[in-house]
Amino acid sequence: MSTALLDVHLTEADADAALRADARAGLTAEPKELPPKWFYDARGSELFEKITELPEYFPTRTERALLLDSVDEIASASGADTVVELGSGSSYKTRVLLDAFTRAGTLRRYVPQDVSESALRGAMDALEEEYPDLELHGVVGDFTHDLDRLPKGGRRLIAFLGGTIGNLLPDERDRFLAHVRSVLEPGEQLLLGTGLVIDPTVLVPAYDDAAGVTAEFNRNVLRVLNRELGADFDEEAFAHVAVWDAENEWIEMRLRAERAMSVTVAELGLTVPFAAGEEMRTEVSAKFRPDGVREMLTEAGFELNRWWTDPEQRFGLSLATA
Ligand code: AVJ
Repeated sequence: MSTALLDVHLTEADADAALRADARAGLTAEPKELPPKWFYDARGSELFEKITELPEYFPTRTERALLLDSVDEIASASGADTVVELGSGSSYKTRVLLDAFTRAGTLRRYVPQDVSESALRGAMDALEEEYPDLELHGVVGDFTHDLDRLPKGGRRLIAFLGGTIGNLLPDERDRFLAHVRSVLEPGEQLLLGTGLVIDPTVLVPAYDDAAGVTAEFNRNVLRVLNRELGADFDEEAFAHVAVWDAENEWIEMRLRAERAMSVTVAELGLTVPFAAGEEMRTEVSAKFRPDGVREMLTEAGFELNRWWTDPEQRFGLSLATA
């Protein structure tokens, strides 16, 4: 029968408090910015799913093909009995991982972690049916905060895929990896997905597609603030901007105010002036070089054991040991 557990470390109230704090800090900063985590309400998650199907947006397809190609090697090199997946939202990769670790004969337990309790419950219900022998232990939490409360025991592999690590700024990223290292026992592992530095003429269109889906996704954060914080952003007055920052080697998404305006955020008691042409950063999506990946893992106290990349070197998967 069911052996599923679900720990909730992040409630609606926690998420609401975090959104308020981020919105207040970001909208009063100079220059203004909003963190990318607030794109992902139900509509934002749907828009991201649509992005992954766009001809220009290659990262998801590339990682998927690479994972399919390398996952049996990953599972046998790893030998983990527990797969922990951070931001487990996308169910396809989960099954690729679980199937390979099952074939390798080591898998006992799966620990999906996600900020969305409803997404996690849905995913776990389906997995219970599909993998009746697997122990399931879901954790509702934020991967930057709640890692110390991941279940212990066994021989764990933490998978952090999708290139989401690129959404963290360099100091956040270093702190995050050091934190991951600190919650693992020596010998436990990290499987990390990273987008790689490639020709900007291929990269930029992936974040500025012809159909305008990414633009809608970008503007969705304004809708989230309107709904959750009683803000009155006029979505139409903001243009989507995606630029390659060659120095930092990241894509930056911004929203550009097309006219001067004043926005009120009722629930924060805040009036926010925008100048015509003012740009507000909404996402950084860093890309890496293989040496840089090795370096950041080493700095965090990991040893890089194996590295896989696709034929066009657009995406990398690292297997590292704590
Ligand atoms: C989900 C964080 C991997 O950075 O490529 C897609 C999000 N932003 N298009 C990325 C995203 C714009 C995506 N990640």
